[in-house]
Amino acid sequence: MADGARIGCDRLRSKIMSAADAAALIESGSTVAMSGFTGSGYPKAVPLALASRIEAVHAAGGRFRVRVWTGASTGPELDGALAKADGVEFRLPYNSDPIAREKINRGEMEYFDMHLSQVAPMAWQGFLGPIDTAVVEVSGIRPDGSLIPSSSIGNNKTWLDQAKQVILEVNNWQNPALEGMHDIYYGTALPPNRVPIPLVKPDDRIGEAYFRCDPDKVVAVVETQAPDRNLPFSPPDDGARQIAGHLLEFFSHEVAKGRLPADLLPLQSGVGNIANAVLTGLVDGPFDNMTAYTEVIQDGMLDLLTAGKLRMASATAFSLSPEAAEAMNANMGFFRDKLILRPQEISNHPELIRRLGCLAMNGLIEADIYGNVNSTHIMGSRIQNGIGGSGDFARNAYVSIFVTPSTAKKGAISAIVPQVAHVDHITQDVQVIVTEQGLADLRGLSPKQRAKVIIENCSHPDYRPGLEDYYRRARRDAYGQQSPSLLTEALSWHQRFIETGSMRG
Ligand code: 0RQ
Repeated sequence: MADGARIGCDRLRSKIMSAADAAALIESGSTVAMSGFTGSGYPKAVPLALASRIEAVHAAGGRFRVRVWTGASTGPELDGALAKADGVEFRLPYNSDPIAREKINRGEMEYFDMHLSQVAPMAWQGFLGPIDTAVVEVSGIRPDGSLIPSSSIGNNKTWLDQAKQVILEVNNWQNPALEGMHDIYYGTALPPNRVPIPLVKPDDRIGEAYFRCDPDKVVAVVETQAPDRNLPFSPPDDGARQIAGHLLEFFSHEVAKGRLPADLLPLQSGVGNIANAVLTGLVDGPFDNMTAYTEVIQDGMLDLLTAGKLRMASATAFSLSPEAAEAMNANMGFFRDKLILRPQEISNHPELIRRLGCLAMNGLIEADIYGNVNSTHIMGSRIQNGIGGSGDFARNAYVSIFVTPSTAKKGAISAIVPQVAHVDHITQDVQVIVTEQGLADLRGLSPKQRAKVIIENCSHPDYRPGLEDYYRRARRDAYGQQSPSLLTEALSWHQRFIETGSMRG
């Protein structure tokens, strides 16, 4: 119902207007910082109206483009619509929209792909430039003008604090029971005034349930009734189940050795189908009373909570399939006190990830025989999504794990290659690699020891002989023998794919 019922503040109720009128307040060339993290909590009406306005300007021969900042990826009404209108000059910090991806890969849109924990601190440092307009979805406005957050927090606190003007979308579709689930920490500062963040357990609450917002800066309030849009996950296939199985065996082994407690350590699970399948696998595993300190709450997390395996989960956003979102909304009484949403600079904070000892599990595009990981670029130059939070977690985790099928594109590409064509995670940040073929525990191994284990345990049998042959020759002919590499040949697998459509040749 768009009847102002969720707008408890009279001053702000007087600013209700249409999305088109609100979009008219945004200027070409300006920086627009929007809410949104995965397909949750992004504004759904103003970006669409802005895209229409941009299309009209372009149709009349003019030029209108904005700089767009968000928490992470968003939905088609934001990234898709603005990219389609050719309205985005510069984008940060993450994108997974297919239309925007094409524009970026054609060189028509500038994209600054960032560690997600660093976005808010960098915005405060100032070199990214000022924020002209914040467009933030909330689930309600309280009588004192403070804001009830919606299904993601992302960088909203920073956007609301820093923007010259604020446009609020009050989404009546969001469940009112979200109120109280959020924990907005107001204690961050720039050096030399930084202090320790007082969070020592995943379930600690260290902040406030609402966003502070200066009502004088709010120039428009737009009411919406629009669902979050997250794509459904594919059901786990045999490969994903095998990956989950290897990982469960590894965790059990670590518990038996006394290197992990019986309830494990706070889990972090990255985006994607494989990461979600691993969570599903934990439902049938032997571990109880687990916690999650992660970035997004996926379907698998809800399954673990429902099964009583997971005690609680802390994140910055939901990333639920439509079915899982419905199930959560229907059972909010059960889930409410088990979930905490925080700003992404806190959910992904290196200090906290290191202190809590997270078990980080992230997907990859490719890994090389020495354990360098490429999470972002196909064949070294085409962006898939972005580094997202994987770097925040991988570098600071208690155990940094990467999961992937051993091949991509129906077997035409090996995910294990002589040398990655782009590096996101250096070998020091990669401790375990798991494919459906097996698990490589790389902790404490030298580069040559790593190469042996990765080739033997993780590569697909179709590509293993080729990798063994390359490595044998590198051991014989390389310029040095610390990380033996044949430079001109190392990337020939990628070149072969570009030329023939397959790494097999
Ligand atoms: O593309 O759908 O066009 O076929 O990449 O691959 O196998 O479905 O795997 O969904 O787990 O995603 C690294 C992309 C893996 C993800 C990545 C192609 C493949 C397919 C997806 P198609 P899968 P997943 C913190 C964590 C970076 C951000 C991150 C990701 C598509 O995990 O974006 O970790 N990570 N954030 O065909 C060519 C290869 C390929 C390949 C996969 N070697 N060559 N294409 N693909 N491997 C959380 C957040 O930041 C929110």
